[in-house]
Amino acid sequence: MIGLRAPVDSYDVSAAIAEYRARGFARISGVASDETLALLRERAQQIMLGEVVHEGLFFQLDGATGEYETLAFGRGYEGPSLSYRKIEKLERDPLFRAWIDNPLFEHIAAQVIGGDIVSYRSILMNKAAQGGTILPWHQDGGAFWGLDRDPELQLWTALDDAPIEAGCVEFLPGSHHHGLARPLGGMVTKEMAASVDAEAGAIAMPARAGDVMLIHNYVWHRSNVNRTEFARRAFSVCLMSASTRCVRKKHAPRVFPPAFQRS
Ligand SMILES: O=C(O)CCC(=O)C(=O)O
Repeated sequence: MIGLRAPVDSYDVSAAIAEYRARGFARISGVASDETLALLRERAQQIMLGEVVHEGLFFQLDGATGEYETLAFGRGYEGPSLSYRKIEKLERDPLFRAWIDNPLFEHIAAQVIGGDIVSYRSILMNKAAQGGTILPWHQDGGAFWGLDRDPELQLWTALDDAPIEAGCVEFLPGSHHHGLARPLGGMVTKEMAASVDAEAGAIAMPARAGDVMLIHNYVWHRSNVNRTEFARRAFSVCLMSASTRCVRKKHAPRVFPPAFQRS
């Protein structure tokens, strides 16, 4: 069964939220149960290998060299491979859906966002053994996201151990306090990173399988390739108020899947 390793009230959520507000990120250790981790890892593999198929998932393979610039966009599923770096719309999978809806996430979302909650995106961030792609400094928001306001909460779950050598996530603490580096959002340019000496301020956050990280969408974060013999898979869900509107003009406005609806 998908669930927490310990009762929801055994986690110090207030301390994690205070740290997330101050630094832009915070770790809660030991959140996903071993069974949950086994089920989600297996499901991630089944989806990558085409053994479990859901309509409308987004897939992106690693590039040829591990450099972000070599990634191809818009190709979708390209056949069985464990080198998909990103798979989106995982709320369509019942196991990932059940993890999104866990009571700890519900409690955190109630404290940070409040009211009815939806998810903007639910993604697997995968770095294959001895593979993966460098993800440069970026923020998750801005005009590119096509919303009337930017979300502020992402809950990132380590499905495998993510030590420094496997490309754990790195952060520039406090950078979320300065808003968007570019109105478009997304990548922070090399010049901007150099101007604040982001390299000197970077903090690596190694994680154990089952740890959860609260990530502010505006905090600068990045991750390296995986130099270990083991996959580094993580599942990240971005939550926001159900009153958030899609302002894209080219297509019909997106409707966002609700979270935590108990039926
Ligand atoms: O897992 C990673 O390497 C990066 C995660 C990330 O950028 C995100 O969750 O927004």
